[in-house]
Amino acid sequence: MAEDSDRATRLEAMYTDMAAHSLEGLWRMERKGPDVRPYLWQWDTVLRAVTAAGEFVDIPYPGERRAVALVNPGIPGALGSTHAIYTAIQLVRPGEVARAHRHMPNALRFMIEGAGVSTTVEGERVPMYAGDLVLTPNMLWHEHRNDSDADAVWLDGLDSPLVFGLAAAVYEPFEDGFLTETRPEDHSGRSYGLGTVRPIGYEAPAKGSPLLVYRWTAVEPAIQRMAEDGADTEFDGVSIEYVNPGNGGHTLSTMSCWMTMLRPGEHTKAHRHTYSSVYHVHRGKGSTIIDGQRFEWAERDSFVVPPWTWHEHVNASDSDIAYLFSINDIPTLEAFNLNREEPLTENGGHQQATSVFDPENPN
Ligand code: 1HN
Repeated sequence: MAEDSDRATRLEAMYTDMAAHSLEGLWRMERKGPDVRPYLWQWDTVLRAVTAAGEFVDIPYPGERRAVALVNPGIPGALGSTHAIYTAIQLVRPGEVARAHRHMPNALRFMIEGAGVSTTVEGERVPMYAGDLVLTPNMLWHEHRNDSDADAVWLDGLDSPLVFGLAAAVYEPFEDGFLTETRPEDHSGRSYGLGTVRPIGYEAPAKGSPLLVYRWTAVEPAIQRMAEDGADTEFDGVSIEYVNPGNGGHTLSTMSCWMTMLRPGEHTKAHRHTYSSVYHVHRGKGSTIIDGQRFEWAERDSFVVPPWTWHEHVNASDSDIAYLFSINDIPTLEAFNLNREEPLTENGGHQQATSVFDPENPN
């Protein structure tokens, strides 16, 4: 008896001593990653917040960028839509310039609304139109301007949660006014946009992809041709990846972008994988079932598919195509040999949807 209580006292002393010196027993550790939750942001709600920010928040003070982040409720401190991918909706008002800076995180923009709007990347101005994807590979100076008389809104995507997690988030403001244009407007698109030819004797200025913009006017007919020719993935409708034409690889070193076409009435099969995705509905109406919960989406909504969750997509329309733009962290997982994927084999590859996500009462 006395021996037992002596043992208990000494055991407690062991843990106290460990804690006092930043030691922990592996047998007590939780083997658990970040709690990345499935989530959906309706466009009306996000636009309301961004519009209000347009009234109250000026750039560059107090906001270097007027961006409203889509924050995963499971990881609130991390300012990410997943543990690896940050997304936000950014508003640039008529006449505004979001001044130049550069940083270690890779960035991309998926243009939602506006014309007469551009991002200047290093010395090149890239005009942006709805549905275009514009890249800012890491450590390139970039500045945004809205020379039109209407608001411009786009989806930002960054690998900042990953880069912050690696404590590598170097950041530099541009101290010298506006960026100078040293190359013709849209030069990278004009030189590399075809994808099958490249300029000889010319070194692409961009580290990362030499191509800074993918035009929706080119992407849409390409997907439609593939669909006509019978292209199909079991799990992702007709999907394309935005490739780096310099090396045939992923969109960026850490993140890849896709466009998924769901044909009228299409219902994909369910699978799960270790990469995570943030989706933005470019066009159409439907739902995605994630771990048995139905997330109903419409144009301009955004939603998260967390790692290793079963998911399948449904186009709710029998007449209209749906287009889902998405950002994933496949390049990061591949780099570390961590990519794994499984199809759902039960029930014909489909989940039972047992609940519906309510965006007004989300948590
Ligand atoms: C950034 O540089 C932009 O340049 C937007 O528009 C969002 C979020 C985190 C870090 C840098 C931009 C950002 C960001």
